[in-house]
Amino acid sequence: MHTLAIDIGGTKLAAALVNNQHQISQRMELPTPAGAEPEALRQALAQLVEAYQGKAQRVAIASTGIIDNGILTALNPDNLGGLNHFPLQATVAKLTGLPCVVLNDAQAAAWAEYCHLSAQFKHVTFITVSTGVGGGIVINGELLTGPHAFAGHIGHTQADANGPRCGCGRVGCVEAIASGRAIAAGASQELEGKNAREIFAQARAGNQQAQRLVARSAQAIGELIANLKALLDTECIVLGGSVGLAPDYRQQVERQLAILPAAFHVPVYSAYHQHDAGLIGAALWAEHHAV
Ligand code: ADP
Ligand code: BMX
Ligand code: ZN
Repeated sequence: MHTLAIDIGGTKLAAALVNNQHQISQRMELPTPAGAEPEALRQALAQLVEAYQGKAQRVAIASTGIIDNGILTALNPDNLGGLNHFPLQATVAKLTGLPCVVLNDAQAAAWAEYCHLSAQFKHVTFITVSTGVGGGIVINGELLTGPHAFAGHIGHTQADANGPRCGCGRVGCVEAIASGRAIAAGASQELEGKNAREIFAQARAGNQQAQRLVARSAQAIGELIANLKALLDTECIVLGGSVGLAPDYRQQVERQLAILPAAFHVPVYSAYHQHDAGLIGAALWAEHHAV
């Protein structure tokens, strides 16, 4: 049995085959189409699944956005061109003719990381710091999705009442300060127009503005982790996403957390599945639901 796993993010679409041993092969990536056109996303998905024709028996999709009953709705329209009520499950089921499971990207990644840690922990929270900031919460060995699939959208809790307005409409969300997009949006002068990857490289090269932008992100994530510890008594935090996995970023978050009172401390790990946590989590979720 092979699962075609697809991960739809604000920056890139990834796909791969996942076998029964949960190993990945034939991984590919495309840029996420810009703009609010549902047709552009449908075409990109068609291009992606075309490459895997006849190779899989089911499809599992991890996607940015609120994924409720197979329908994708962007909470932060800035991240995904304002897609509203995009019929993700039906679109991919029609393109492939295969059974198709869909869930939020960070919820999927949380499930993958929990499955890896389950001998040690039953309460695991995953945070992706990527185009946005997403989250997935496992409590007592169960993935919390919520009645409207909204559970875990921790990037939209408030980090700074005087912070910038978030694309979701609230003020000072963690995502508006810590995400890859927010790091890029905060850049000025010599860093104007650079993306988060370039700003991280500048920070390593000693640019102080870049270092401040990265530190501000890490501080917001440190505070978020303390809030999650108070809310959930989570046993560990797993960090993923390209910003979350950038060299030294986790250590910076840990240093921010260490400043806070001991009751709020919790171990922070880098995602075992690295950039594939969403892909593997979606495949494991399909298996868990025996699709
Ligand atoms: P997606 O959000 O599509 O899942 P990613 O997890 O790759 O994709 O996150 C994209 C964000 O991560 C962008 O803001 C990009 O600039 C940033 N990024 C990509 N690579 C790096 C890197 N090596 N270091 C820091 N930031 C990175
Ligand atoms: C946003 C939100 C979440 C998502 C998170 C990380 C949208 C389109 N997405 O908070 O559903 O989990 O970003 O997404 O509103 P990524 O694209 O950064 O991986
Ligand atoms: Zn928000």
